[in-house]
Amino acid sequence: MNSSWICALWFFFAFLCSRRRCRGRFGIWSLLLCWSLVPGAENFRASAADQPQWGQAWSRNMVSEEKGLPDSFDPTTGKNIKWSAKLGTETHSTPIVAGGRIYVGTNNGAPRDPKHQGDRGVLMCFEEKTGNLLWQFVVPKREEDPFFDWPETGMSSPVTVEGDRVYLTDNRGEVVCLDAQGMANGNDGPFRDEGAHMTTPKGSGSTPKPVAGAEIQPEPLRPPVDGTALEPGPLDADIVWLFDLASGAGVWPHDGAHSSILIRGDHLYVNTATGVDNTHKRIRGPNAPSLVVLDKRTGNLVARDDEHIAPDIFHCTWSSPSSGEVNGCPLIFFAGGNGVLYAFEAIMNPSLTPPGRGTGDRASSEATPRPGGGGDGSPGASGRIKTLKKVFQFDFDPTAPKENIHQYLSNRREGPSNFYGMPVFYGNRIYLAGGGDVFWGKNEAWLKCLDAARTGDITTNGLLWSYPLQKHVMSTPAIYDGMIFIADCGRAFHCVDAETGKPYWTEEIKGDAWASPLVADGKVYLGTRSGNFYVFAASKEKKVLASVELGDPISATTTAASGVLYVATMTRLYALQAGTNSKSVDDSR
Ligand SMILES: [Ca+2]
Ligand SMILES: [Ca+2]
Repeated sequence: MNSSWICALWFFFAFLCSRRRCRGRFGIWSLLLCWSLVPGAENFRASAADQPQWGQAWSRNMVSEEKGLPDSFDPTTGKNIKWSAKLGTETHSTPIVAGGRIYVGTNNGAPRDPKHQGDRGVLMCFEEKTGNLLWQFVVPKREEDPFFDWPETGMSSPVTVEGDRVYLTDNRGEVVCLDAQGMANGNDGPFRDEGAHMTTPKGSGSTPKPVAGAEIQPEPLRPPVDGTALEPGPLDADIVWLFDLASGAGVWPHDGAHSSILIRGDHLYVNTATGVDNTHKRIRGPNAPSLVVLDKRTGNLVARDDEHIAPDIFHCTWSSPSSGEVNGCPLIFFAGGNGVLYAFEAIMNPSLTPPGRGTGDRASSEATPRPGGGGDGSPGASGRIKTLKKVFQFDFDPTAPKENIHQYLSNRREGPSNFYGMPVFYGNRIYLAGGGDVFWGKNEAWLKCLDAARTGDITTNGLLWSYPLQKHVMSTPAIYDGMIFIADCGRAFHCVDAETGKPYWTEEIKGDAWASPLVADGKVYLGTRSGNFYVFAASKEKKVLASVELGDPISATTTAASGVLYVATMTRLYALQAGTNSKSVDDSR
């Protein structure tokens, strides 16, 4: 039963009640009963003002419908600060709000639980109302090579939440499904070995030193020495299932996974964060997928791209997919590490086998999900994996070099393009920012707009306009009221006409923008790597409403939910609400 039918029945019932002069308790009771019978009503109520994924679902537009948000705040006086909570020492993940909880990835630079010591990726789950820590997902580092899981980087991916399931790609490149309730309601499975997963692996030593060119392969997480496994407690996460992208899909991890998982039906679309090796000049996983599809119920690998992207990846695969319907066909948009934007047909739900059915009995022209990943992180048996069907591709930088691309490493004038931000689907168009790699590539970067209704190779006929940015870009654009807001790493903030690509205004900002701008309540919020937090009016006339100096770098995009703004610096999560005043920004939590 879809929502429109439910609404129709609800109104019919309400109409009958009014006709029969149903009053008082019965009238209220009947409405409550009717509401309670609506499937998912609880989730709907809980999620009405949540922000359960990064950007809008699933256009990825960085716009929120929240109102009454503060236009400034002051950590020294506590003005407009509802609460703040201590994080680790590096926080590159955007806060996500769902079901009364806030999730943010960080590192273990300030351990919350004395049993977890040393460098770890950490996902913290806070109570929305108070900022109290409810539980945390603590993951040891990959130790084969520091370039697989860069030291102190923490958990960079933002989570995606649906109901009581929390989906995340962790610092080790493992896609995990966590229970939002944590261990408070028991250990849910099939994954039950949280103790071993959170323990330093057997043979672990000090942080490995980079050995350029060494033949080091990514390995599955080794078990701990017998008898040393930590005991999961009430503050630890509950893993429901786990799929290791390296051993399960042949991905070559680089620097640290960063993906915001897209959910469509029973499927999870995950950019794999596959990249170069520790020399930055070699691809040692040439057959690695860049985009995979997992069954959200089991973690089984369902599909992958077959575009042979990996050999042409200049650095890594950190841009997450978006989705939209074009000419009645649901498409998945994905910006590859080779500087090419792809559109794939979304996988339809009936191709899936029910949970626990295994393989074979529902085989069709669609692939049968293999039991790989097995829920426990093991590679699993081989099976048929569907290939994502391409609808179009668009070379973002067609005049860039296409051969021997890794010779352009550290060349700031010439080289290939890649992406950090996501493609945004809006009005049958795609808005995408990309260019030279911020760490290793050329300076040039652009915001481009293309026609999403075309098919085939649309490099020459799909481009609607191109707008040059100052230098390097990591932001996803925010599109609002005919304007596009975007910031770059050349310390420029831009307001551009969404129709023509002509600038309305630009503003010089302090610090590089690793975050994306968020438009909400007629304002644009942006934090920078110099620790400056800006509030602009979301208008065609330039108006800087506030500039707050936090003195602590910001990588995370600002999040709005239930009338509250969440700003994560490297070390602290601020919950900002107009009219509040929390003078004690408590260092103890
Ligand atoms: Ca549980
Ligand atoms: Ca479990």
